[in-house]
Amino acid sequence: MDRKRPPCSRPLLGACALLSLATAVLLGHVLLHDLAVMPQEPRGLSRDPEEKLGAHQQGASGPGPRPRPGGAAPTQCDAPPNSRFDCAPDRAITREQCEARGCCYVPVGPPRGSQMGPPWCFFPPSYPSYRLGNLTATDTGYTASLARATPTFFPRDILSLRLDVLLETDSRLHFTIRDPASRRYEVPMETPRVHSRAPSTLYTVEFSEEPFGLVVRRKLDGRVLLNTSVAPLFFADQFLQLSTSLPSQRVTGLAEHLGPLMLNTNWTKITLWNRDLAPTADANLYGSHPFYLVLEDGGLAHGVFLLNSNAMDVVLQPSPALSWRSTGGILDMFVFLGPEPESVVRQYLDIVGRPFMPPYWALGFHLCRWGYSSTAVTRQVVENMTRAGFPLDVQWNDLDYMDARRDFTFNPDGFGDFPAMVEEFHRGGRRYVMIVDPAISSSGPAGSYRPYDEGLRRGVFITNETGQPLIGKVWPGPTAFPDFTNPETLDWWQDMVAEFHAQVPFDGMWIDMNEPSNFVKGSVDGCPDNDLENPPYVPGVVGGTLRAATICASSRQWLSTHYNLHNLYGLTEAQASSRALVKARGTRPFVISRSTFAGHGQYAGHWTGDVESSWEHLSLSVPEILLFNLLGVPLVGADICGFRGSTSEELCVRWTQLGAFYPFMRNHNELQSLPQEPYRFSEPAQQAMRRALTLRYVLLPHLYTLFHGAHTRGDTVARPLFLEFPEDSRTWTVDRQLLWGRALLVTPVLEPGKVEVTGYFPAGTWYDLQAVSAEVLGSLPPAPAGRPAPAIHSEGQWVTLPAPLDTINLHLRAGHIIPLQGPGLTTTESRKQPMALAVALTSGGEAQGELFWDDGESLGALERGAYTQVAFLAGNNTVMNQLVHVDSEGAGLQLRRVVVLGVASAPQQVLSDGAQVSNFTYSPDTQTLDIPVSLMVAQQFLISWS
Ligand code: MIG
Repeated sequence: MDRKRPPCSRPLLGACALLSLATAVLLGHVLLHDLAVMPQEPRGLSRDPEEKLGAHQQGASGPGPRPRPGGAAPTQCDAPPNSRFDCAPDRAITREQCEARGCCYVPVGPPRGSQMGPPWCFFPPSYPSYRLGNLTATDTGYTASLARATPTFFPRDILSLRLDVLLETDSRLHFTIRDPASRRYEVPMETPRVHSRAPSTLYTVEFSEEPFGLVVRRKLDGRVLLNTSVAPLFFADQFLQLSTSLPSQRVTGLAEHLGPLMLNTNWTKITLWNRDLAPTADANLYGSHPFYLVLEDGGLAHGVFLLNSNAMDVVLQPSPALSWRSTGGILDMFVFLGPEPESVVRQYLDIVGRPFMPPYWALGFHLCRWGYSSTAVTRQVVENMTRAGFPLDVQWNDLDYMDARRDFTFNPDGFGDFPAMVEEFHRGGRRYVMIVDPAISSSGPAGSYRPYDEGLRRGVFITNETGQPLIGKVWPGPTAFPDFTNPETLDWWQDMVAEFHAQVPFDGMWIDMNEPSNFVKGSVDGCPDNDLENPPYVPGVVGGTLRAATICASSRQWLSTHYNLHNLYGLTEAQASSRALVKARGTRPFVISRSTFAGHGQYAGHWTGDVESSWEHLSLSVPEILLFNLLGVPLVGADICGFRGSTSEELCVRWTQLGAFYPFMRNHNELQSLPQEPYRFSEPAQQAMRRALTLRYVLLPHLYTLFHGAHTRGDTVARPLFLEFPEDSRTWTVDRQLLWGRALLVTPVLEPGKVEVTGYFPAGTWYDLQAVSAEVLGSLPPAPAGRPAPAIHSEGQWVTLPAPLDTINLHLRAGHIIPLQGPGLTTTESRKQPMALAVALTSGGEAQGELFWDDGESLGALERGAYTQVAFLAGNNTVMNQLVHVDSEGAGLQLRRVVVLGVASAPQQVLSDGAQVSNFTYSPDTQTLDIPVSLMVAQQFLISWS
């Protein structure tokens, strides 16, 4: 706490615009009269010219006019258009109606149509908000009351609120705003209850009294990261709004949407209300993640998470500022102080949960299509893949396998020998996954369909106002919707999964339609007319109403109303399915879900839904994959070659090349489109796809190690360049390339007719891995003829590279070592192959890397110590390993080859554990030293050259 600040000349909490409560205050339980209060001109807040605190400070020190319904127009209507906060978020209003709200009406720009722009009706600084009182230091932070004297234009304002500020860790601030008098809905997510015993080194918290505001400032540079006094706080029963300034225009997060990684702050509204909708821009899609990350000037970052599952809009405006507008729940906010972007992701995952560890086979190639109409057809697909020499780990079926499209059944015509087919796949070292929709057919005669009969008996379905199961329509016709917030439903689901698994030994579940999707609006009987169905504020949902393509908002679930729980439907089904799979199979669960919510990655992966077979959707898949990695859902991919419409050969080749670097790699498409399995295309196209697939399989030990890092440390797997190079401003908007971990840079071709690609290479040396991996492994199809494999020595620049149709550019960053293996046509095979190391030396001759290895599927391997972890180190003309942990699985891994990149001159001699290696080769062109060895990965070794 800064004790040198001049004391406030006026009574405490009376008129000082801001109270500066440095976190240090906490420690000594300093009495209120000891708190430093900000001088009249709050220092620092004006330091940042973009900061828009001024208006409201004036409001506090010299109150402007109070709105009087039907009274005079307010003064102080001179806010610059980009700094206006909308006083008519709910509907279009006239000047009279606007002024009756006590707001300013100043038309600017073109008339308001569908496009957002500066609001014409906006809050004056004097617009009433809440006033902070009774600010008290507690063991864990602060508590205060918030009181509003004047109601807003929304029904049922909650005039008295309670603010709790929890100083949780050095890098995490948590605050909640609740109704102290009644228990409102809160998201059923357990978050860690910790509080910091020491003042944060990263941030300070300050309060503005009237209007209430909370200011979070980065200690390092005094930058204001959060300032909620920029617009009035709303806390009505069905409309909660909290606005904040932003310290920069670079905001990412707020999934799920289609678009670039960095959001547009020029008046954008992002709507979160999970919906079955083929991805299009500016629409609420399948999932909701109310979390954003801001990249500050200089490359530091912070993040904010609003733990709220109600339908909401998030509005971005160019001042820059952001407004959360939720239709219910409470305000439960977490602020993550980074300061590096990757720390922000970790800190977010500390709250919502780190990703689950997928089975090894989940990282192989998955193949699906809607329209594999029989086991014969499905078997043929697998056989064709094998015959054409394409790796394939997991074969899938869509709705086709079901009997009358009902879950947990299979069609006797065509799928009569379904169990035998799955067993055959298993014998071939492959796995099997089928689609499961949540909605349960409800129309058969009683006793004809056990999932429904049992579900009814056990009361697992969502009910309507009469207490009967709500009936909608999905694939099987009339359906009921399981309520996965009900513990009984979890047991019922587990029983259904187990019973089906006893017949068909499937390996994972593909959970679709879980927004939940409904072919009729609300239910077959419509929806009642009430406040939940027709809230006073309807976020910008596609279809204009909450019930569009889903079930009635006012339907009842065990925990609360669907109004509150809608966005959690996919998450809760993923939890139920993951649990059921563990029970039924006893090994690591594999669930891929269309609908998601914050924290989803702990239970399942995600595919990006019904993308179209177009170049545009190919390139937009990169930011979506990156985004889900920032959100803790690293097991993510788009349907390779596109889902909707027919692909072209060139598009499918490029998509397969990029898809080889999706953490989750699946080719899938629609019933009506042309088939697009890799073997459908010309020989050159197949050759290119084979190369990409083989490359992926060769890299799987590295990919698996990255997933281990995600699971244990909250790392991203596929990551945007800015996460790794935040200080290089040229990386900030790059979303057409991706990194795997720290070491591998993927530069895909995303446009038709190109044989070159331009990518950004951050400063340093980048080795062309594709060209060398052929030498490394021998088994990789040869690199394009005549192509040299130079290293790129970048000063931080855009580089144009050759990219013929058979090539995806892949570069290994100097300073890193990655393990390679295989390949094989399945991971069952590739896991038995010997390994190699690719060692990319810095100019100082150093590099490091690691391998995580276990049996790839058993539960609790980590906890039981049934894994192997090895570090690799290079320096001073040596490469060695360090055994962190070794078990029997890893003990058998052979190391056959070490390829060192960046060796300046030909060595005279190479030693492996002291023995001469006579058959090493050195290429002066590529500065590559290729060392055949006969070692074990998990036994200590030392390779040296001189
Ligand atoms: O209403 O199961 O996104 O992958 O093939 C369409 C059929 C239902 C939507 C999924 C898609 C799947 C399709 N499903």
